[in-house]
Amino acid sequence: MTEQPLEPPAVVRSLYAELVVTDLDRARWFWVDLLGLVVEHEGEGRLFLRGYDELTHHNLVLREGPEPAADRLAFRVASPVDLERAERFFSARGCRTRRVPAGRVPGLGDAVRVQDPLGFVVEFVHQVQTVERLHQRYDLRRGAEISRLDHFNIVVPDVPRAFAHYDSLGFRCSETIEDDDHLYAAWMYRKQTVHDIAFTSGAGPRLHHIGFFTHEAAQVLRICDVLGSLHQEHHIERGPGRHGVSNAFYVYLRDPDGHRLELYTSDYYTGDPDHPVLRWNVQDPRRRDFWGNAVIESWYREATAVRGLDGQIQPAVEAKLDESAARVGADGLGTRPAQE
Ligand code: 4SX
Ligand code: FE2
Repeated sequence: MTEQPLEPPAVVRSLYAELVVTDLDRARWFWVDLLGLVVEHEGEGRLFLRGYDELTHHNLVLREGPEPAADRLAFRVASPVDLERAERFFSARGCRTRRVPAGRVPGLGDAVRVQDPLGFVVEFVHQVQTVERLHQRYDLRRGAEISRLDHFNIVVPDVPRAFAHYDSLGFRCSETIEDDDHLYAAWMYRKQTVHDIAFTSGAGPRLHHIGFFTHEAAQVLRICDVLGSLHQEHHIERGPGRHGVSNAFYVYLRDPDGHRLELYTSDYYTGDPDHPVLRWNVQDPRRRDFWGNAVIESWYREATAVRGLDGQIQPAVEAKLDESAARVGADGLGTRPAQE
């Protein structure tokens, strides 16, 4: 069989992100001591962290640096050949690509890094070190008892463009926020859940949040109680609540550098070949919080700057569309969708 030159790499799932933090000890206190991620490896000013269910080396790398930023987002691909597919696919789109030899990032085999058409550094990796099973080490669990990485949410100035890019990479769409004229947000997946990546409309490229999976809503509530007990409640930004989109139970936290994470549980299976898209109207007050609670403005406006392949912070381009301004009343405070 002759291979199509632009066949995309077969992405398995979102795997890990690397964040730059300004104080690694403070970041360890937050991500390890409080939230309860597992330290798989550390050294050279970096921490390699994972959830309790993960059998892969890491879901999050924290690196100390001069200013908070997202260094890259990484996806796992199905085979070594997919690394070559990634190089060809992105080169053909005029994107810079770079090979990262095995071992350069602890726990990883050969990888390909690209600066994608949206301005994000994205890494594709196949071989990942398998680590000790900890899913039944209940005795070790702390904090939010995070199981695994679930998704990335990125801020982009042009959501339809981001949608088209990930569509061409072979991602499928589970849910959208839209109206007759515009696409405001979309959730796309490779693994068989609601998403591996989602797009928020805003000045970008920026990283909106990293979503981590917990098994139970109780774990989402427990971390909020722990934060309150420690008078660290200012780390809670939005929620806890029930999303309309995805049906997940959630809370958003901000780390000491302002990086946003979401604790997320109980979304649903999307793996059937004819899985239909669920479309939310932007006027539906339940779309982002099923109970109709207003979304705090900082959630729409604030996000993490991203670095380019050259390590420089990427300038953000203003958005064409503002979801929070598109809503009737623009506040979600008791507004109701038009009667049918
Ligand atoms: O706010 S939304 O209900 O649209 C939403 C946001 C749903 C799922 C997510 O993971 C998310 O970050
Ligand atoms: Fe999310």
